[in-house]
Amino acid sequence: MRKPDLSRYRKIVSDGDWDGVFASGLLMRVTDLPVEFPRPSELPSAELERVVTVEIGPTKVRAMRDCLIIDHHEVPELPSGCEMLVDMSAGSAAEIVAKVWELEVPREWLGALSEIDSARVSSDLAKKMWAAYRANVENFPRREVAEMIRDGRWEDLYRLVVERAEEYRKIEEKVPELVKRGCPLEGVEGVAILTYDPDDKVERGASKDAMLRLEETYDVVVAIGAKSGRFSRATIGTRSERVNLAVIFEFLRNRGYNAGGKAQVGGVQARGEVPLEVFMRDLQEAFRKAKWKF
Ligand SMILES: [Mn+2]
Repeated sequence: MRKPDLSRYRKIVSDGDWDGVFASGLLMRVTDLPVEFPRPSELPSAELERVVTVEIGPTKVRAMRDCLIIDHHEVPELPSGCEMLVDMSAGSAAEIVAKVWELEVPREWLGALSEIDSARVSSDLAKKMWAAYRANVENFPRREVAEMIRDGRWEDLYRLVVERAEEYRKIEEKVPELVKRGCPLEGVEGVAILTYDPDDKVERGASKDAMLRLEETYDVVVAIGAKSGRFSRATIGTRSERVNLAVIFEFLRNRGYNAGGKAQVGGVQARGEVPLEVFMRDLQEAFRKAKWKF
């Protein structure tokens, strides 16, 4: 594969998973182009022009032109003016970048990446990397990790991976306890609540998985972050297509909370000091008033 001329492009837009972050970190060794890791929800409306994309194929965005597409998955149709750096025999996009620009990467890291990408995680490193990512997908420190890869600081990266993997292990262990804390919201059928300590990273992380578990039994689950009898925030979620949570958020907004989200999930924050009992009463009332819409 020939080496593309990166000076023709304005920036790098990359998938935010391990492979994307890794490949971008390697690209940072050969270019000063700015790197972005958009949220998956931002992609469908994105229009990319003169951009290097890493594992973001044309089908994932609204429009693409004059881009360089780096991927190890099939790119069925090349949009106008685009060139591609695609090798479907590569285990990862990072492997392609390393090969084309002749960059040094320890073999075990590339091996772990291709394990993760093919969902055949078997080596200890790959297991830890996977757990480190899962510990907090949204706030995975993509830039910090990419810079470590750029600089070849493999020991620092390994330390970060181990610390985060450990965090994930603690979160996983905590989930059953939080599920047990789940109970029906008094007087409202099909709604469960569970409380967690909003200042505790592990409880906060575990509350998300606990919600998913409880959603198997209840129509709606409310995870409530509260400490010392004071309400701080809540997440409300449902898997049911019949439920539209918008009316709940609207009710709570009228009660003075910051509240909003989508039909299936959203958040509530206290404005000022709110005792937990007050929030519980408002919540019960919100669901009772909205019950007919369920
Ligand atoms: Mn990949």
